[in-house]
Amino acid sequence: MSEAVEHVPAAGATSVRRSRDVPLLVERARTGDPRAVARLITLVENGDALLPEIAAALAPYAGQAQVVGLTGSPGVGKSTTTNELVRALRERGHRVGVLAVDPSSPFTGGAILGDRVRMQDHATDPGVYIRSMSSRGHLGGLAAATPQAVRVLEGAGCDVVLVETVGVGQAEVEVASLADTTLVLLAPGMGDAIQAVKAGILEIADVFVVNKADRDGADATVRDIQGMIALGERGPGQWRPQVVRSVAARGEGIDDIAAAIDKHRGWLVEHGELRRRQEARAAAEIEAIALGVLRARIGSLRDGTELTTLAAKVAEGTNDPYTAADELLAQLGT
Ligand SMILES: Nc1nc2c(ncn2[C@@H]2O[C@H](COP(=O)(O)OP(=O)(O)OP(=O)(O)O)[C@@H](O)[C@H]2O)c(=O)[nH]1
Ligand SMILES: [Mg+2]
Repeated sequence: MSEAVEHVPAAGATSVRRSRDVPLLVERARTGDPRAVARLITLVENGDALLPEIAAALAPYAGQAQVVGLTGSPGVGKSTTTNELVRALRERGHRVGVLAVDPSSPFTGGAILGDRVRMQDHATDPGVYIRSMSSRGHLGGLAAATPQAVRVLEGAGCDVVLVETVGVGQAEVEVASLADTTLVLLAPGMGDAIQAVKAGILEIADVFVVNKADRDGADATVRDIQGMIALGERGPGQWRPQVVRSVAARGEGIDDIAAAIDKHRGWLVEHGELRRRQEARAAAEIEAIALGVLRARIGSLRDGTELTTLAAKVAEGTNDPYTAADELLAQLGT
């Protein structure tokens, strides 16, 4: 493949790695230079001051990749499935980006190391970018940083971006809901079906994958989920979540997962839902960025005299906290 050329350390490789020249980085990322892609994602992740410039440069490439989220409890087989999906997508000639995201941790941890190992198969493939993400310095957290990283991968010409998120909780639901198609992975006998309902995951699942189908209880888990889907209220023309079983560790069922993703993609396009989801994603992005800015401004007011003065008045009973909050917001110049 001619792209392999990009992997040869070219002159100026170090400068790309440390560069703050956004037009250069974006231009290099456009040609598929993995160092430029990595550099841009690092800047995004750190909430660098260059972020607005990066976002502006990447704006024209928005919506060019199919974004597929994979979520589910720790150890359910997300990375193994992702690895196999990458293989299937590569066979179809797609360029693929993978973001492994852990919303529960501000730093990349052990789980991410495991991801790296399990996705080693594609480490030398120039058509695949694999990246672990943490929220580090980003004001809006991962809910804001992840879509920016997706934009970088779109800019780099990825046809599909797979976003793996760990855990079950609100942060994970937030990140997962940034995808066009969301896969919820379950395993037999983990009480997962019940948990999924609790975490509000049922609403975000477009495809349920019962992985580890080589284990006892897979049939019961499939039945449980199908029962839950049947109970869910659905208007005419609404998507009915698919249930697929897989043994990712043996590469079994991966074609079925890919087929379910394709089917959902077709439905999204046919019903105008793809654009609606892209707009919902943009709305969440704008909101997260705006709230991050507000939070930072309020934080800086805390160091100054304004908040201190207001707080003293509320504490001594000469002002109430609602009026004080209004006054604070007025001072933010919003
Ligand atoms: N028996 C069986 N084991 C599997 C299957 N798929 C994955 N595993 C194993 O389950 C373990 C966890 O797999 P991962 O792919 O790392 O799971 P994960 O959901 O990415 O885990 P975290 O990122 O830590 O949340 C590994 O030891 C896999 O080899 C499967 O279909 N059957
Ligand atoms: Mg994993």
